[in-house]
Amino acid sequence: MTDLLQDLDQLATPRTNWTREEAGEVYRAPFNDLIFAAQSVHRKFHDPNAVQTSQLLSIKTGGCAEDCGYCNQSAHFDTGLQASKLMPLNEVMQAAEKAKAGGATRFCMGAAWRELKPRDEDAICEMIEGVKSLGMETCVTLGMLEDGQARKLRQAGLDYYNHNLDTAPEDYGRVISTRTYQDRIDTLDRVRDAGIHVCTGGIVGMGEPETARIGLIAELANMSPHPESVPINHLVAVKGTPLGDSKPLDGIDFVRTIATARILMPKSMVRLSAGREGMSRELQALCFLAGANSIFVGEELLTTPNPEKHEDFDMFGALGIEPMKLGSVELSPAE
Ligand code: SAM
Ligand code: DTB
Ligand code: SF4
Repeated sequence: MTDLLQDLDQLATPRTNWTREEAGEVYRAPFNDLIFAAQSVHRKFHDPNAVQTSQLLSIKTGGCAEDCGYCNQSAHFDTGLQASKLMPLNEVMQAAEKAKAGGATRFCMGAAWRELKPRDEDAICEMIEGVKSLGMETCVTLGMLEDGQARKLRQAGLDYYNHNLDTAPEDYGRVISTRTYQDRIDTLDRVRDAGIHVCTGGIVGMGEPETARIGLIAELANMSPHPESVPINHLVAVKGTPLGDSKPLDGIDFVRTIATARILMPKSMVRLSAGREGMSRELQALCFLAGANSIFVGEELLTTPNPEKHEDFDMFGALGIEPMKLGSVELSPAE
Protein backbone atom coordinates (compact mmCIF):
# COMPACT_ATOMS: atom_id res chain seq x y z
CA MET A 1 0.00 0.00 0.00
CA THR A 2 1.31 3.49 -0.78
CA ASP A 3 2.43 5.36 2.37
CA LEU A 4 -0.08 8.13 1.71
CA LEU A 5 -3.05 5.79 2.18
CA GLN A 6 -1.68 4.08 5.32
CA ASP A 7 -2.56 6.55 8.03
CA LEU A 8 -6.31 7.07 7.72
CA ASP A 9 -6.48 9.67 10.52
CA GLN A 10 -3.87 11.78 8.83
CA LEU A 11 -5.56 11.28 5.45
CA ALA A 12 -8.82 12.59 6.87
CA THR A 13 -7.23 15.88 7.93
CA PRO A 14 -8.01 18.39 5.16
CA ARG A 15 -4.94 19.82 3.37
CA THR A 16 -4.58 22.43 0.66
CA ASN A 17 -0.97 21.71 -0.34
CA TRP A 18 -1.30 18.59 -2.48
CA THR A 19 1.49 18.09 -5.01
CA ARG A 20 0.67 16.54 -8.36
CA GLU A 21 2.92 13.61 -7.41
CA GLU A 22 0.97 12.93 -4.22
CA ALA A 23 -2.39 13.26 -5.98
CA GLY A 24 -1.11 10.87 -8.66
CA GLU A 25 0.06 8.41 -5.99
CA VAL A 26 -3.47 8.36 -4.57
CA TYR A 27 -5.15 8.09 -8.01
CA ARG A 28 -2.87 5.25 -9.16
CA ALA A 29 -2.87 3.21 -5.92
CA PRO A 30 -4.05 -0.41 -6.12
CA PHE A 31 -7.82 -0.12 -6.65
CA ASN A 32 -8.79 -1.96 -3.47
CA ASP A 33 -6.47 0.20 -1.34
CA LEU A 34 -7.84 3.34 -2.97
CA ILE A 35 -11.49 2.40 -2.42
CA PHE A 36 -10.86 1.27 1.17
CA ALA A 37 -9.15 4.57 1.99
CA ALA A 38 -11.82 6.65 0.21
CA GLN A 39 -14.68 4.86 2.00
CA SER A 40 -12.86 5.12 5.36
CA VAL A 41 -12.32 8.87 4.96
CA HIS A 42 -15.90 9.24 3.73
CA ARG A 43 -17.29 7.62 6.88
CA LYS A 44 -15.44 10.05 9.15
CA PHE A 45 -17.46 13.00 7.85
CA HIS A 46 -20.54 11.71 6.00
CA ASP A 47 -23.40 9.30 6.43
CA PRO A 48 -22.29 6.37 4.22
CA ASN A 49 -25.86 5.57 3.17
CA ALA A 50 -27.21 9.04 2.43
CA VAL A 51 -27.04 10.84 -0.91
CA GLN A 52 -28.06 14.46 -1.53
CA THR A 53 -30.19 15.22 -4.59
CA SER A 54 -30.09 18.42 -6.66
CA GLN A 55 -32.28 19.27 -9.62
CA LEU A 56 -31.22 21.38 -12.59
CA LEU A 57 -33.22 23.77 -14.74
CA SER A 58 -31.97 25.53 -17.83
CA ILE A 59 -33.40 29.03 -17.41
CA LYS A 60 -31.73 30.29 -20.60
CA THR A 61 -30.73 27.78 -23.25
CA GLY A 62 -28.24 27.98 -26.13
CA GLY A 63 -26.74 30.81 -28.17
CA CYS A 64 -23.78 31.19 -25.78
CA ALA A 65 -20.80 33.35 -26.82
CA GLU A 66 -18.22 30.96 -25.34
CA ASP A 67 -16.59 28.11 -27.27
CA CYS A 68 -16.38 25.37 -24.61
CA GLY A 69 -15.61 22.32 -26.77
CA TYR A 70 -17.91 20.00 -24.82
CA CYS A 71 -20.98 22.20 -24.91
CA ASN A 72 -23.98 21.99 -27.21
CA GLN A 73 -25.14 25.44 -26.01
CA SER A 74 -22.27 27.32 -27.64
CA ALA A 75 -23.21 29.51 -30.60
CA HIS A 76 -19.91 28.45 -32.19
CA PHE A 77 -21.15 24.93 -33.02
CA ASP A 78 -24.14 23.63 -34.92
CA THR A 79 -25.82 20.98 -32.78
CA GLY A 80 -29.43 21.65 -33.75
CA LEU A 81 -30.23 22.91 -30.23
CA GLN A 82 -33.04 25.48 -30.11
CA ALA A 83 -31.94 28.65 -28.27
CA SER A 84 -34.36 30.34 -25.85
CA LYS A 85 -34.78 33.61 -23.94
CA LEU A 86 -34.63 33.87 -20.15
CA MET A 87 -37.48 31.84 -18.66
CA PRO A 88 -40.24 33.78 -16.89
CA LEU A 89 -40.40 33.57 -13.08
CA ASN A 90 -43.70 31.65 -12.96
CA GLU A 91 -42.26 28.80 -15.07
CA VAL A 92 -39.15 28.65 -12.90
CA MET A 93 -41.34 28.44 -9.79
CA GLN A 94 -43.46 25.64 -11.27
CA ALA A 95 -40.30 23.65 -12.04
CA ALA A 96 -38.89 24.30 -8.55
CA GLU A 97 -42.13 23.20 -6.85
CA LYS A 98 -42.14 20.01 -8.91
CA ALA A 99 -38.49 19.37 -8.02
CA LYS A 100 -39.26 19.88 -4.32
CA ALA A 101 -42.27 17.54 -4.50
CA GLY A 102 -39.98 14.94 -6.12
CA GLY A 103 -37.59 15.14 -3.16
CA ALA A 104 -34.77 17.34 -4.50
CA THR A 105 -33.23 19.52 -1.78
CA ARG A 106 -31.31 21.92 -4.02
CA PHE A 107 -32.53 23.69 -7.14
CA CYS A 108 -29.80 24.73 -9.56
CA MET A 109 -30.63 27.21 -12.31
CA GLY A 110 -28.24 27.36 -15.27
CA ALA A 111 -27.95 29.95 -18.01
CA ALA A 112 -25.98 29.67 -21.26
CA TRP A 113 -24.20 32.96 -20.65
CA ARG A 114 -20.57 33.99 -20.79
CA GLU A 115 -21.25 36.31 -17.88
CA LEU A 116 -24.14 37.76 -15.90
CA LYS A 117 -25.25 41.04 -17.52
CA PRO A 118 -26.48 43.88 -15.26
CA ARG A 119 -29.83 43.94 -17.14
CA ASP A 120 -30.60 40.36 -16.02
CA GLU A 121 -29.59 40.74 -12.36
CA ASP A 122 -33.02 41.65 -11.00
CA ALA A 123 -34.79 38.80 -12.78
CA ILE A 124 -32.23 36.32 -11.45
CA CYS A 125 -32.55 37.70 -7.91
CA GLU A 126 -36.33 37.23 -8.07
CA MET A 127 -35.82 33.59 -9.09
CA ILE A 128 -33.42 33.03 -6.19
CA GLU A 129 -35.85 34.67 -3.73
CA GLY A 130 -38.72 32.56 -5.09
CA VAL A 131 -36.88 29.24 -4.83
CA LYS A 132 -35.52 30.14 -1.39
CA SER A 133 -39.08 30.86 -0.21
CA LEU A 134 -39.92 27.19 -0.93
CA GLY A 135 -37.30 26.20 1.65
CA MET A 136 -34.98 24.67 -0.94
CA GLU A 137 -31.26 25.33 -1.20
CA THR A 138 -30.56 27.68 -4.08
CA CYS A 139 -27.82 27.39 -6.69
CA VAL A 140 -27.16 29.23 -9.93
CA THR A 141 -24.57 28.92 -12.68
CA LEU A 142 -24.49 32.00 -14.89
CA GLY A 143 -20.92 32.31 -16.15
CA MET A 144 -18.48 34.94 -14.92
CA LEU A 145 -19.37 37.45 -12.20
CA GLU A 146 -18.01 40.96 -11.65
CA ASP A 147 -17.25 42.54 -8.30
CA GLY A 148 -20.52 43.31 -6.52
CA GLN A 149 -22.66 40.85 -8.47
CA ALA A 150 -21.93 37.93 -6.16
CA ARG A 151 -22.89 40.05 -3.15
CA LYS A 152 -26.19 40.98 -4.81
CA LEU A 153 -26.97 37.30 -5.44
CA ARG A 154 -26.08 36.46 -1.83
CA GLN A 155 -28.47 39.14 -0.59
CA ALA A 156 -31.24 37.56 -2.67
CA GLY A 157 -30.66 34.29 -0.77
CA LEU A 158 -28.17 32.40 -2.94
CA ASP A 159 -26.62 29.42 -1.15
CA TYR A 160 -24.31 28.02 -3.89
CA TYR A 161 -22.71 29.28 -7.10
CA ASN A 162 -21.53 26.67 -9.62
CA HIS A 163 -18.57 27.57 -11.78
CA ASN A 164 -16.34 24.71 -12.90
CA LEU A 165 -12.59 24.61 -13.52
CA ASP A 166 -13.53 21.91 -16.06
CA THR A 167 -10.03 20.40 -16.44
CA ALA A 168 -6.40 20.88 -15.37
CA PRO A 169 -4.74 24.18 -16.38
CA GLU A 170 -2.41 22.49 -18.90
CA ASP A 171 -5.35 20.80 -20.67
CA TYR A 172 -7.61 23.86 -20.62
CA GLY A 173 -6.50 25.49 -23.91
CA ARG A 174 -7.47 22.34 -25.82
CA VAL A 175 -11.07 22.73 -24.60
CA ILE A 176 -11.87 26.47 -24.32
CA SER A 177 -10.34 29.58 -25.92
CA THR A 178 -12.79 32.37 -25.02
CA ARG A 179 -12.04 32.71 -21.29
CA THR A 180 -9.02 31.84 -19.22
CA TYR A 181 -8.48 29.57 -16.25
CA GLN A 182 -7.67 32.67 -14.21
CA ASP A 183 -11.05 34.21 -15.19
CA ARG A 184 -12.69 31.20 -13.57
CA ILE A 185 -10.60 31.47 -10.41
CA ASP A 186 -11.42 35.19 -10.19
CA THR A 187 -15.16 34.46 -10.33
CA LEU A 188 -14.79 31.74 -7.68
CA ASP A 189 -12.90 34.21 -5.45
CA ARG A 190 -15.75 36.71 -5.77
CA VAL A 191 -18.27 33.98 -4.89
CA ARG A 192 -16.25 32.97 -1.82
CA ASP A 193 -15.74 36.59 -0.71
CA ALA A 194 -19.49 37.22 -0.91
CA GLY A 195 -20.14 34.37 1.55
CA ILE A 196 -21.73 32.07 -1.04
CA HIS A 197 -20.85 28.36 -0.94
CA VAL A 198 -18.57 27.33 -3.75
CA CYS A 199 -19.60 24.56 -6.15
CA THR A 200 -16.78 23.78 -8.56
CA GLY A 201 -15.57 20.68 -10.32
CA GLY A 202 -14.90 19.48 -13.82
CA ILE A 203 -15.49 17.12 -16.69
CA VAL A 204 -13.69 13.88 -17.50
CA GLY A 205 -14.06 11.65 -20.55
CA MET A 206 -13.02 14.50 -22.88
CA GLY A 207 -10.05 12.49 -24.22
CA GLU A 208 -7.78 14.06 -21.58
CA PRO A 209 -4.61 12.37 -20.32
CA GLU A 210 -4.72 10.78 -16.87
CA THR A 211 -2.46 13.58 -15.61
CA ALA A 212 -5.21 16.11 -16.42
CA ARG A 213 -7.72 14.26 -14.23
CA ILE A 214 -5.17 14.14 -11.41
CA GLY A 215 -4.28 17.80 -12.01
CA LEU A 216 -7.93 18.88 -11.92
CA ILE A 217 -8.52 17.20 -8.55
CA ALA A 218 -5.27 18.66 -7.15
CA GLU A 219 -6.29 22.19 -8.28
CA LEU A 220 -9.68 21.83 -6.59
CA ALA A 221 -8.11 20.41 -3.42
CA ASN A 222 -5.62 23.26 -3.18
CA MET A 223 -8.38 25.85 -2.94
CA SER A 224 -8.57 27.22 0.58
CA PRO A 225 -11.10 26.52 1.96
CA HIS A 226 -12.09 23.50 -0.14
CA PRO A 227 -15.17 23.92 -2.33
CA GLU A 228 -18.27 22.78 -0.42
CA SER A 229 -19.58 21.02 -3.49
CA VAL A 230 -17.50 19.24 -6.16
CA PRO A 231 -19.36 18.09 -9.28
CA ILE A 232 -17.52 15.42 -11.26
CA ASN A 233 -19.14 15.28 -14.69
CA HIS A 234 -18.57 12.62 -17.31
CA LEU A 235 -18.78 14.28 -20.71
CA VAL A 236 -22.19 13.95 -22.35
CA ALA A 237 -20.86 13.73 -25.90
CA VAL A 238 -23.05 15.74 -28.27
CA LYS A 239 -22.69 15.46 -32.06
CA GLY A 240 -21.60 18.72 -33.66
CA THR A 241 -19.40 19.80 -30.72
CA PRO A 242 -15.60 19.52 -31.09
CA LEU A 243 -15.51 16.82 -28.38
CA GLY A 244 -18.61 15.01 -29.66
CA ASP A 245 -16.64 11.95 -30.80
CA SER A 246 -14.72 11.45 -27.55
CA LYS A 247 -14.43 7.86 -26.36
CA PRO A 248 -16.07 7.33 -22.93
CA LEU A 249 -13.63 7.14 -20.03
CA ASP A 250 -13.01 3.66 -18.67
CA GLY A 251 -15.28 3.11 -15.64
CA ILE A 252 -12.41 2.17 -13.33
CA ASP A 253 -10.65 5.45 -14.18
CA PHE A 254 -13.88 7.33 -13.51
CA VAL A 255 -14.16 5.71 -10.05
CA ARG A 256 -10.49 6.53 -9.38
CA THR A 257 -11.28 10.18 -10.11
CA ILE A 258 -14.17 10.17 -7.62
CA ALA A 259 -12.12 8.37 -4.94
CA THR A 260 -9.23 10.82 -5.34
CA ALA A 261 -11.66 13.75 -4.99
CA ARG A 262 -13.09 12.19 -1.81
CA ILE A 263 -9.66 11.62 -0.25
CA LEU A 264 -8.22 15.02 -1.17
CA MET A 265 -11.39 16.90 -0.12
CA PRO A 266 -12.68 14.79 2.79
CA LYS A 267 -15.48 17.09 3.96
CA SER A 268 -16.82 18.27 0.60
CA MET A 269 -19.93 16.93 -1.07
CA VAL A 270 -18.73 15.05 -4.17
CA ARG A 271 -21.40 14.97 -6.86
CA LEU A 272 -21.65 12.18 -9.41
CA SER A 273 -22.95 14.65 -11.99
CA ALA A 274 -23.51 14.53 -15.77
CA GLY A 275 -23.11 11.27 -17.64
CA ARG A 276 -25.06 8.89 -15.36
CA GLU A 277 -27.39 8.04 -18.26
CA GLY A 278 -24.50 6.14 -19.81
CA MET A 279 -23.48 4.36 -16.56
CA SER A 280 -24.64 1.02 -15.17
CA ARG A 281 -26.07 0.84 -11.65
CA GLU A 282 -22.98 -1.16 -10.71
CA LEU A 283 -20.65 1.64 -11.85
CA GLN A 284 -22.70 4.21 -9.96
CA ALA A 285 -22.63 1.95 -6.87
CA LEU A 286 -18.82 1.91 -7.08
CA CYS A 287 -18.87 5.72 -7.26
CA PHE A 288 -20.94 5.86 -4.04
CA LEU A 289 -18.52 3.39 -2.43
CA ALA A 290 -15.67 5.67 -3.55
CA GLY A 291 -17.28 8.61 -1.74
CA ALA A 292 -19.73 10.28 -4.11
CA ASN A 293 -22.66 11.51 -2.00
CA SER A 294 -24.73 13.68 -4.30
CA ILE A 295 -26.43 13.34 -7.70
CA PHE A 296 -28.61 15.32 -10.07
CA VAL A 297 -32.15 13.95 -10.25
CA GLY A 298 -34.89 14.56 -12.81
CA GLU A 299 -35.16 13.31 -16.36
CA GLU A 300 -33.13 16.17 -17.79
CA LEU A 301 -29.83 17.79 -16.81
CA LEU A 302 -29.77 21.19 -18.57
CA THR A 303 -30.37 20.08 -22.16
CA THR A 304 -29.47 16.37 -22.19
CA PRO A 305 -31.16 13.31 -20.64
CA ASN A 306 -30.63 12.05 -17.09
CA PRO A 307 -32.00 8.77 -15.65
CA GLU A 308 -35.74 8.72 -14.87
CA LYS A 309 -36.65 9.38 -11.24
CA HIS A 310 -38.01 5.86 -10.72
CA GLU A 311 -34.72 4.35 -11.99
CA ASP A 312 -32.79 6.37 -9.41
CA PHE A 313 -35.16 5.43 -6.61
CA ASP A 314 -34.92 1.76 -7.64
CA MET A 315 -31.14 2.07 -7.55
CA PHE A 316 -31.23 3.74 -4.12
CA GLY A 317 -33.55 0.95 -2.93
CA ALA A 318 -31.20 -1.76 -4.20
CA LEU A 319 -28.27 -0.10 -2.43
CA GLY A 320 -30.11 0.85 0.78
CA ILE A 321 -29.35 4.52 0.14
CA GLU A 322 -31.59 7.19 1.64
CA PRO A 323 -31.97 10.50 -0.19
CA MET A 324 -31.02 13.35 2.19
CA LYS A 325 -33.95 15.39 3.46
CA LEU A 326 -34.35 19.15 3.21
CA GLY A 327 -32.41 20.83 6.01
CA SER A 328 -30.17 17.84 6.70
CA VAL A 329 -27.16 19.30 4.87
CA GLU A 330 -25.22 21.75 6.96
CA LEU A 331 -24.38 24.99 5.18
CA SER A 332 -20.94 25.44 6.69
CA PRO A 333 -17.54 25.69 5.02
CA ALA A 334 -16.06 22.34 4.00
CA GLU A 335 -12.72 22.97 5.62
N1 SAM B 1 -22.61 29.05 -18.93
C1 SAM B 1 -22.21 28.88 -17.60
C2 SAM B 1 -20.77 28.42 -17.47
O1 SAM B 1 -20.33 27.65 -18.31
O2 SAM B 1 -20.11 28.81 -16.52
C3 SAM B 1 -23.10 27.95 -16.79
C4 SAM B 1 -23.70 26.74 -17.45
S1 SAM B 1 -22.57 25.48 -18.04
C5 SAM B 1 -23.61 24.41 -18.94
C6 SAM B 1 -22.13 24.63 -16.53
C7 SAM B 1 -21.15 23.49 -16.60
O3 SAM B 1 -21.78 22.35 -17.16
C8 SAM B 1 -19.91 23.65 -17.45
O4 SAM B 1 -18.90 24.37 -16.80
C9 SAM B 1 -19.47 22.22 -17.66
O5 SAM B 1 -18.58 21.81 -16.64
C10 SAM B 1 -20.79 21.43 -17.57
N2 SAM B 1 -21.16 20.88 -18.88
C11 SAM B 1 -21.62 21.56 -19.94
N3 SAM B 1 -21.84 20.75 -20.99
C12 SAM B 1 -21.50 19.51 -20.59
C13 SAM B 1 -21.50 18.22 -21.22
N4 SAM B 1 -21.87 18.07 -22.49
N5 SAM B 1 -21.11 17.15 -20.49
C14 SAM B 1 -20.72 17.30 -19.20
N6 SAM B 1 -20.70 18.49 -18.56
C15 SAM B 1 -21.08 19.57 -19.23
C1 DTB C 1 -22.26 20.78 -13.35
O1 DTB C 1 -21.10 20.61 -12.96
N1 DTB C 1 -22.94 19.94 -14.13
C2 DTB C 1 -24.25 20.48 -14.45
C3 DTB C 1 -24.30 21.76 -13.57
N2 DTB C 1 -22.98 21.85 -13.04
C4 DTB C 1 -24.75 23.02 -14.14
C5 DTB C 1 -24.47 20.68 -15.90
C6 DTB C 1 -24.32 19.43 -16.71
C7 DTB C 1 -24.69 19.74 -18.13
C8 DTB C 1 -24.73 18.54 -18.99
C9 DTB C 1 -25.11 18.86 -20.39
C10 DTB C 1 -26.50 19.40 -20.55
O2 DTB C 1 -27.48 18.76 -20.11
O3 DTB C 1 -26.67 20.44 -21.18
FE1 SF4 D 1 -21.57 28.73 -22.65
FE2 SF4 D 1 -21.46 27.52 -20.30
FE3 SF4 D 1 -21.74 26.08 -22.56
FE4 SF4 D 1 -19.43 27.25 -22.07
S1 SF4 D 1 -20.40 25.65 -20.83
S2 SF4 D 1 -20.54 27.29 -24.02
S3 SF4 D 1 -20.09 29.13 -21.05
S4 SF4 D 1 -23.19 27.51 -21.70
